[in-house]
Amino acid sequence: MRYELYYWASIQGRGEFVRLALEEAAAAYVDVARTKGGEECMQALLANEGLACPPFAPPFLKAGNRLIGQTANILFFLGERHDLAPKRDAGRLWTHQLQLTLADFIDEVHDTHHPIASSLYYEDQRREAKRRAADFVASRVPKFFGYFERVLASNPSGPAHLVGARVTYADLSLFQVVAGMQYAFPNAMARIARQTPKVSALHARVAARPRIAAYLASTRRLPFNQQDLFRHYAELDR
Ligand SMILES: N[C@@H](CCC(=O)N[C@@H](CS)C(=O)NCC(=O)O)C(=O)O
Repeated sequence: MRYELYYWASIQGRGEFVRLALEEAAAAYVDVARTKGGEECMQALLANEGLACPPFAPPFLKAGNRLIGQTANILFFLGERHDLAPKRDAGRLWTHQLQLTLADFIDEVHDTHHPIASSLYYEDQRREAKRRAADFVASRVPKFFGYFERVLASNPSGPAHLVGARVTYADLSLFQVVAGMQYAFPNAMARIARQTPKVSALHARVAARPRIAAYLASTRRLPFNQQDLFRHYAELDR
């Protein structure tokens, strides 16, 4: 079976967390919006009032006759199918919990450049963005990164992974968060990296995984850009 991933064609965004899992699993998939007519096809699905379980927003994944939305939910589904999560309930829930925490962080990243409304331009909320980003950098980034450092340090199987002794989709997602933060907040991240060496080491290890390294070097990996979730505004990166 070939999965169909539905996500915006020009950004990594939240779709990237799903792409990384599909790539690590060597799963057959098509990135629908990046094919000819694909974005219209995605919009048509979003507008389709006949669906029993309609997705609210991209990313969503078509797997056979299922249509699954919400990034963490998609990963929960893929994790089980492709051995990217523990088999037992406790481990699966713990991995899901970590993914939801990463999702919270990602929302906060978004709100640094769009603190008032997603529908407004950055330039229309610049002052508020500056205030929001200052607090994000000073207290939220250290709190989230400190938490993931602690989770790595207290993993009974060792600090190489967030959960157990093998890679999970939560590791792939933490890699993506670090990569995005290095693009968006290079100054802040230089400081944070010194305080969270286990998180930095996980980022390097995931980047070196053969399938992930091949993906990162391919044209399937879109570059970070200023329309994306992670954006670099020098004035926000203090
Ligand atoms: N909680 C959802 C958020 C989905 C989401 O915000 N998707 C964005 C793109 S990253 C979108 O297109 N949103 C449209 C909207 O919220 O109206 C998830 O994690 O998948």
